[in-house]
Formats: sequence, structure tokens, C-alpha cells
Amino acid sequence: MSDAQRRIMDIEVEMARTQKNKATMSHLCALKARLAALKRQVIEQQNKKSGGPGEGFEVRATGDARVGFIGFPSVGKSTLLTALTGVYSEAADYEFTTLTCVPGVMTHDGARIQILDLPGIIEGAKDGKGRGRQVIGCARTCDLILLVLDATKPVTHKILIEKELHGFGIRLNQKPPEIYFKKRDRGGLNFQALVKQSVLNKDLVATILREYKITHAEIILRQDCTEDQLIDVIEGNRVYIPCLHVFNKIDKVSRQEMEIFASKLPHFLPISGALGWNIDVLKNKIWEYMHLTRIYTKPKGDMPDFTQPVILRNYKTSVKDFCRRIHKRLMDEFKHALVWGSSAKHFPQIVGSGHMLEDEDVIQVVKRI
Ligand SMILES: Nc1nc2c(ncn2[C@@H]2O[C@H](COP(=O)(O)OP(=O)(O)OP(=O)(O)O)[C@@H](O)[C@H]2O)c(=O)[nH]1
Ligand SMILES: [Mg+2]
Repeated sequence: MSDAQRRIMDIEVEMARTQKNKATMSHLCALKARLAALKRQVIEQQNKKSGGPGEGFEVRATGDARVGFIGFPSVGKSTLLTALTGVYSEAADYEFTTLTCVPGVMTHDGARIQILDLPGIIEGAKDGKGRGRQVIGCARTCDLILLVLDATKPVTHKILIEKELHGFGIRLNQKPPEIYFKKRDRGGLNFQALVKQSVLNKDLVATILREYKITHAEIILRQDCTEDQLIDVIEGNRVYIPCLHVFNKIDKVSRQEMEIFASKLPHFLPISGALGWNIDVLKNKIWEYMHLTRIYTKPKGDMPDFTQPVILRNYKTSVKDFCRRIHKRLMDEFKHALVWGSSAKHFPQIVGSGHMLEDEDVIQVVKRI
């Protein structure tokens, strides 16, 4: 165990025995910041040792978006890949059947979604156990994570996996915090809270920054933030990914047991990959959770092409984003666009590049001649 790992353990023990209240808040914030910095240090050390960050597997990104399966061994990930995409990935009742990343493609509403079956991970994966670091590295590149759980196993498995992903900077079902943070050379701490804060104030922010040896900075909180969110922003390198908890093998548990899970978990979907139960519902959920926007193009004087939408990954996407997706140079020639659909006030609406498009809009770009 390295020195940093020992210090992490000490801090975790100290945090566990410190009660959270107003008087201890400053101390806890300092500990949390120290912990985050040490964890980053450990990951960097491991990267150095293994000769690189171990970013995932060599799988070419294809399609419009990417979904990755994360779960303990033998929960049924490979069986599920076959159920969703028809691609064969070996499934067997021993652990670690899958040793590399197996890609498949699911087509839905005109979009091609790449689905990655990944090896199982175990506790301690982020610290280098099994192929965990590679698996989690790959998960960081996904637009949606399916946390696959075995309905016959304790629900604590979910917490363990989430902890692993969290330790690698993956934030599930969270939005990036609305915090502006900029280091400065001088001028001290310029702190502004645009919304009433339930936890943070200037002193606590200064305490956290002190752990990073930062005395000059500008911080604007645009939402009610926690100390963890602020630390995430200072650390950087966080990814915010939607996640669905898929409970597999429900053919093996009773309805009552299922209902207990359902009442406790918000992003929960029961399925049976082997028997094909709820697979269609899962496909719809995958689509819904990825917040993809379909835009149909309309050539001048022609009907829109409804068979091949252009898929944009962001829920809120502008005409400019659309043009960039089509061609690097399209924006240079852009004059205006004609838009039909729910984002338009009348049909067609003549819009500039800043106009925000909505799912299933139709667009015709008019170029400068
Ligand atoms: N009863 C039941 N068994 C299932 C279901 N899905 C998968 N299994 C079985 O569970 C075992 C493990 O399935 P896999 O698909 O290999 O699991 P995996 O998560 O890919 O496992 P690793 O690759 O080892 O991580 C196999 O024997 C499957 O037949 C299901 O929905 N119901
Ligand atoms: Mg497998």
C-alpha cells in the first residue's frame, strides 16, 4: 500500500467519526478536498506505473451514441447484448466469461446505437483489480451506462459498483454543477452566490481552496451547491453520464421481491435477458435516457428525408451544432435556416445559427452565395 493510500484510509476513518454539523463543516470540507486530491494522486501513480491512463479498449466508435454495460461477473451482460443487438457474445455460468469489449449495434427510431458488452468488474476495480480500470475507462466514453445487476443478489452490489465508478470521476444521473471557477494570479477570492446556499459560504469555499493552495480565484455559484460539487469542479476531469439500473434474471425472483426494489430505486428496470422479458421497454428507456435529438433534413424543393435523421447528442442543440455535425465548413457558408417543427413559431421559421432545435424538427440550411 502506498503512502497516499494509507493517508486516504486515515482520512476516511476520520470523516466517518466526525459528526456533520455547523461546527465541524469547515474541518469536513478540508478533509474532503484532501481526500479528492489524494485519490487523484493514486490514479496518476497507477497510470504512470501502467504506462498510460488505461483508457478503455480499442473499440472504434460507430453509430450515433454509445451505451456500456457495467456489472459484476455473471450478472447476464453478454446475454443482454445478444437480446438487444443479436450480436453473439459468449455467455456462461462461470465468472469472467467475457475478457474483452464486444460491440453490437441497436437500431432505434432511425438512430444507430453502439452497445458495448464489457468484462465484469469486481470491488477494487478502480484500484487496478481485474481489468477494472480498463472497463471503467471505457465507461467514461459512453453516453449512457447500463448498470446491470443480478436480481437474485443483494442490492448492495449496486452501491459497490457506483462507488467504483465514482472513484474514477464518473457521476451518474447528475448534471454538471453550475459553478464558474477560474484561478487568478492576484486579487484574492472573489466569491459570489447567485442562489441562496444551504451549505457553502465564502469561508467554506476558502477552506476548500486552501487545500489546493489556491488563494486567488473567482467562484460564482449559479445553483445551490454541495461541497462535493465544488470539489468536483476544482478537480475537473469529471464526466456526467446518465445511468439505468437494469435488474436482470427476474425470472428467478418473486413479484414481491421485485416490488421492494422498484419502490427503492428511481432509475430501475426489471428484465430477463435470457427470456426476453421487458427488452422492448428497455430499448425505449435507453433511447429516453440518452436525450438524443433527431433532426430531419429537407433539400430545397424536395420532401424532408424522414428515413435518416441526423442525430445530435445534446438535448439542447442549436442550428450551429447541427451545421457542425454535417460539415466543418458549413457554418462559413451559412446564411440562415428554415425550420419546421416544435421549435418553430410558424412554418417555416427563418432562424439564425443560435436557434435551439427540438427533437424531430425539420431543417433546410440556406447558404450565402
Ligand atoms: N435465469 C436467468 N439466467 C440468466 C439470465 N441472463 C443470463 N443468465 C445466465 O447467467 C449466466 C451468466 O450470463 P452471462 O451473460 O455470461 O453474464 P456476464 O455478465 O456476461 O458474465 P461475465 O462475462 O463473466 O462478466 C449464464 O449462465 C446465463 O445463461 C436471465 O435473464 N435469467
Ligand atoms: Mg460476459
